[in-house]
Formats: sequence, structure tokens, C-alpha cells
Amino acid sequence: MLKLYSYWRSSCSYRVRIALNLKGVEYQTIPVHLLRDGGEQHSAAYRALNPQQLVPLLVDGEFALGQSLAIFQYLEARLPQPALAPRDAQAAARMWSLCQAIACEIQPLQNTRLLKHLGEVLGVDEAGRTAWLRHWIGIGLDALEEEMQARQATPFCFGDAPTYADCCLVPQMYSAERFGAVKEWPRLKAIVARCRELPAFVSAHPERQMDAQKA
Ligand SMILES: N[C@@H](CCC(=O)N[C@@H](CS)C(=O)NCC(=O)O)C(=O)O
Repeated sequence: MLKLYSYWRSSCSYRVRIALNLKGVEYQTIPVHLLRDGGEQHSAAYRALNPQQLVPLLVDGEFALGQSLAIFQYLEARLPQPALAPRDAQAAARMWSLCQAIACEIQPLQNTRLLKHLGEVLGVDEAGRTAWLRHWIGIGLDALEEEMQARQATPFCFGDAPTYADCCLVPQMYSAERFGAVKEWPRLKAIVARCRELPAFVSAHPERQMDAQKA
């Protein structure tokens, strides 16, 4: 069985949980507490598995893989049905562009280690860190809303069924809500609301995880 090293509130882990659920694959969750004892992601045992010291980490037999977008690509190759990436080359490229806008441009600026560094090393207080989060999440999602507005509305990010873009968008909106960064974004919110009705998204929600509320 696949194993997923995950933290309940990690948006990157949440992305992969949604994708695994959409693929209908069973997996075992192994919680990694990102805050306890300075962060279990830095423990010797976890570093031996993932020197990047980040979650998620997918383990398939002897094969361990970090980085959520690489995990998506692995899942798509290993379990092609149902397809979570468009077949059309341009639509697929746009979908990965949206995934990367979230994974490369927004989430890294809200990551635990960055916030810790801002507070503990650079002396930025809580109000400053909150302003930071709201600023970067805000402009990141503004850009995605603008992109959505420029094309015809679809039920999900790319068409009539969820793709990896929806797997990224829903956790990013969860983080925006958590950090008080939410703005209007009518298109993004409509897609997120539709996704949130689907069982694959419901059971991947942070509050539904075995390690939830133990922060
Ligand atoms: N680009 C990576 C980012 C992974 C990442 O930043 N994970 C966060 C949780 S969402 C983490 O493990 N943070 C631990 C830390 O900051 O020390 C991915 O997409 O998987």
C-alpha cells in the first residue's frame, strides 16, 4: 500500500491527499508533526527518508518521492485513470502553470520555516507576519482570479471535472481562509465551493485527518 507522510494542516499534503482520493487509491497516512519538538520533519529518522525535510513524501515500496507536483506526475503515470490532467497539450500546460503558480509562487511564502525565520531571526512580530501572509497570498490569488476571468467559466479550474489544478487551489484557499487573506475572487470561490462538495475533497480536509487538532 502507498504511504503518505503528511501533516494535517500542510496545504502541500492536502493537495496530494485530494489527488490520491480522486484516483481512488488506498494509502496509509503517516503523520509528521511540523511543530512538535522543533518539527519532526527535522528528525534524523525523517531526514533519512527525505533530506528536504518537508512533507508530503509518498512512499511506494522502496520508492520515496517528495514534492507534491512530482508526486502528481508519478500518480498520473502509475494510475492513469481517472485522468487528472487534460489531454490537450495547451490545456495541460495551462493546468500545470496554475499548479506551479500556487506551489512555486504562493505556498513557499507561507511555509512554516519561512514564518519561523521571519519571527525568530528577523524579529518580525505576529502582526508583521500576518501582513506578510495576507500580502503574498492576496496578490498570488488575485493573479489566478484574473486568469480565470479572462476565459469562459467552467465548473472546475479546467473543464467539467477536477484536475491537479483543483487539488492545488482548494488547499491554497484553505490557507487563505486560515490566515485571513481572503478577498472577493468570485471565480476561484465558485470552483472551490463545487470541489468542497465532492467526497475526495471532503475526506482530504485537514480537520478530517488522524493528526488534526493536535498542534
Ligand atoms: N514544494 C514542496 C513544498 C513542501 C512544503 O513546503 N511543505 C511544508 C508543509 S505545506 C513543510 O513541510 N514545511 C515544513 C517546514 O517549513 O519546516 C511541495 O510542493 O511538496
